[in-house]
Amino acid sequence: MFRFLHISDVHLNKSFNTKDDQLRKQLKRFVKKTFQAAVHYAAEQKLDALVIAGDLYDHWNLSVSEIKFVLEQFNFLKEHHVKVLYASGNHDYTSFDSPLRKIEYPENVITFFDDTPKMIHIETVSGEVYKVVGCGHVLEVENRNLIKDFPIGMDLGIVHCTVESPLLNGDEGQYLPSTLETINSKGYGYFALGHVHNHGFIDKDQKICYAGVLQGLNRNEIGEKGGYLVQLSKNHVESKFVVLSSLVYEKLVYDISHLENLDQLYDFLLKSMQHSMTKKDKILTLTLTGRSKLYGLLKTKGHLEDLSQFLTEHLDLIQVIIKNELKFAYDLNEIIREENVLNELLEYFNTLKDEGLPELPFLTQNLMDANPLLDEKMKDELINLFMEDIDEDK
Ligand SMILES: [Mn+2]
Repeated sequence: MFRFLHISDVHLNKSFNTKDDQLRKQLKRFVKKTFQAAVHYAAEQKLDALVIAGDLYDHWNLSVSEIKFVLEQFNFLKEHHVKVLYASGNHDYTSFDSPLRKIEYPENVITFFDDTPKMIHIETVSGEVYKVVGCGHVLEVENRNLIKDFPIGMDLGIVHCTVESPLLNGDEGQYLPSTLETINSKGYGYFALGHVHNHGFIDKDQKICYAGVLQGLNRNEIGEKGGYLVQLSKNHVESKFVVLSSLVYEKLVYDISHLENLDQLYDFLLKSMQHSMTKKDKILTLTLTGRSKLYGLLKTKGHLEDLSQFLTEHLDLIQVIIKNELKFAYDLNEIIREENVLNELLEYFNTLKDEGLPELPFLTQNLMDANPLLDEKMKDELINLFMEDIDEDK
């Protein structure tokens, strides 16, 4: 049996866009820590190989310490008799002048850097021989379906490519575009793919798999990430997803329309979030929604930063990003009592109501009663338009 860990899209030297120096260093450390977790997992499980299906690096610029780090990891695997099978992707593409070709890896590392399929034989711990085929990217944008040239009937394929599937977000682009049909026609025991940051199988037989990003790299890559532990034999394949991420991005949405003041808001969020959080290093995107009396207050500079700081400290999080999607809370009776343009408009339409209402696609409570064409959403929009502007001027 051939046992390996399939990972991809590590983006090890990614530079994060944040003004916060300390946070940026922290984020970089988490990426390394997660890669180290994958390496340790492969060693502990006494696997035959760690398979990296491209984008190990985010770009060509590697610092001395980053290269040293990778070599340490690969040497650690060498000591534990674990091979590394590494195919380049679009981020770490290996053109002939690429500095990535100059890194001298230990001999347990087998690279697939060319744009033609390379076949190797892997002898497993159990003494069987498996045929592995892979290729890399030599162009920044590879638009050929290089899998077409892969030989038929091998055991494992490794390639970084774009294949149409429900896993795609739509922003992946067309890098080494291939199809399920092409890959299926090769009849391999397992195809280890990289590039798409979501993970999962794209075929019904569960043999063609995207490992996904090894760890979330931005607040849209939510949830636990990792790789696949694959046990491949000559006529059977079994795999399971292994969580490896050391940092997890999460999103939470709270309707706070029932809250009266900031005190209540802080208590409510702390209590609700304590319940819904697992204990792990996290970056949280918190969205506040609803019609709220706190609408204006939370728009005032400093309040959201303070709330974010409070939650970060109390819940021991790495960062809390708060998105204010609140709407102004209004009291219709008060609006009607005041002298303002909105009120004028309401009155004008009341007159129309008496004289017979034209079928206009807008406006308010009073009109709502009179005209079934006006729905709640239109009324909301109008009042927001007026009230939110008034509020900003304060
Ligand atoms: Mn990629």
